[in-house]
Amino acid sequence: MAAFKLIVLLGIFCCSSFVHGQTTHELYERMIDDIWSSSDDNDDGIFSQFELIKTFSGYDTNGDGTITRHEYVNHVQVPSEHVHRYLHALFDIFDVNGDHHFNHHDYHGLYTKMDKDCDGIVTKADFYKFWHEVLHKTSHIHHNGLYLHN
Ligand SMILES: [Ca+2]
Ligand SMILES: [Ca+2]
Ligand SMILES: [Ca+2]
Repeated sequence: MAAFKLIVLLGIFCCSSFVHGQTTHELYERMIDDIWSSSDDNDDGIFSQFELIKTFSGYDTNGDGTITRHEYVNHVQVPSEHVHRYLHALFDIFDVNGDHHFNHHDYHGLYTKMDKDCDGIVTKADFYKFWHEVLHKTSHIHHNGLYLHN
């Protein structure tokens, strides 16, 4: 009975933040579902290094093999200042060596960051864990998903 009460209390605590009737966790989960479906290109439940490179290549506007901060942030017409700031924060995470260029020097570092259980493969579970951390870390920018929700 005591354990049940504790779960209820934790449940209430976790669900205290809502965006359009969803908990923050549910909202993040849905956002990550979208990212996952566009990232696991061959639908095998693994996000490979090849898929990572492929995902990012779309941002390389001038096709020189490097994605600059400018290319990344300006790839899409951003609807708001919050999204703009969020994209900068994402770029900071992706640009592992911090030289403001995302390229082959960063692929391995980023892949290692995403491989949460350090077994050399980014599974769906690793991917979700990584993105939940990213969204939590940047929550002050997108206000728990409020400004990213459409
Ligand atoms: Ca895959
Ligand atoms: Ca480029
Ligand atoms: Ca792994």
